[in-house]
Amino acid sequence: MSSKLVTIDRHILEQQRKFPNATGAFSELMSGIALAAKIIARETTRAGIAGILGAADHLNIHGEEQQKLDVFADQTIFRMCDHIGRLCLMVSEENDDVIPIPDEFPVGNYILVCDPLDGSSNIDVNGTLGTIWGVYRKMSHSERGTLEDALQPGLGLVAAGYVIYGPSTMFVYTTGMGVHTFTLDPSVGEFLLTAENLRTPDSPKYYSVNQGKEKFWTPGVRAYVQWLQGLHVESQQALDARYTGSLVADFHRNLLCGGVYLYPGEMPGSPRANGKLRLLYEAGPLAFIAEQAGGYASDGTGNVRCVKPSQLHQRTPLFIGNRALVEQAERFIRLSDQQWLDQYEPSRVMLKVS
Ligand code: FBP
Repeated sequence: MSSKLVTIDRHILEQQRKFPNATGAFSELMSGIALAAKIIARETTRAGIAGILGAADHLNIHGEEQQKLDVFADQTIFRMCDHIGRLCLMVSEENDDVIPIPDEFPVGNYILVCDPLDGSSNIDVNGTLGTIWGVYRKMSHSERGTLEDALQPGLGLVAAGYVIYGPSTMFVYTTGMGVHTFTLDPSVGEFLLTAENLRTPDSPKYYSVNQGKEKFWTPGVRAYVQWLQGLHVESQQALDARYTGSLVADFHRNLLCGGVYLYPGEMPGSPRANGKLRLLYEAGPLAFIAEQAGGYASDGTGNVRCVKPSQLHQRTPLFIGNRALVEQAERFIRLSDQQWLDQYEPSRVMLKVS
């Protein structure tokens, strides 16, 4: 922890001083997201007492049962960011369509995409949860933004971050100038800087995958996971397995200690042939952070930040963490999964970036 007490607002302002034309838009947006995170953190810590555990008796667009905390987190982020005059649109895992800014509020040039509460299966068992978010700049001339403004590849992100609701609440973000972490000090109600310019260690320790899905894996993915387990003659030492059911929690550990998280595309024809996680507001933002920390994120065929979404809630396979580990996954898939590649590659738009 740095000796001086640095809040998120101060850190953003110091970062923006490096950009003479910076408008301060970010600090206001980040303050809105940080305030939402504090309110969500308060609710997650007393969820059992506040009667906010359990299902909300409503299915989201993915046909999944929404949890009360999912809905609370979604509404909280919306309310803390809709009036600040910096956004023209929002996208959330919990809402079928783009979320327009209410007419009574001024609009800005940015789009906020978010997974309000990641790791929903952990809510009722007091497991770690998270919030994932990303910010895009509006591309169209429409004052209040369009669907096309939201359907941008991860390469277009101007900022991204996540909040982790664990033993402590942490706020991690990047604006393309390194990855910085803050920890919530409940005694002052402020996120205080705890690390700057985070880098993923080169020697990895962990791999994170739902091994219970092995029967649906393609041959290349099965061989890759065996390689991670050190079951291949030429492979390096076996990595330890860690899987919490929360992408944010597993990603954060692997970011700090070195490792790889994967949620692969399953055998062609199965419901998860294109993976489970969402490209726009789960894979994209975390891929930006991974790269800023020296890592890499792939859909199994190439940089997931180069995939242009054609739908808001498009799913993608995800391999994210140490670059060497993720590139090895791409090699195993290229080697052994032609049938899966023939089904998957035509289903997504991968931008060619020189
Ligand atoms: P949600 O955003 O709906 O929680 O889904 C994402 C997620 O919960 C990740 O956090 C986690 O890594 C994964 O799905 C768990 O999925 P599974 O239970 O299939 O392993």
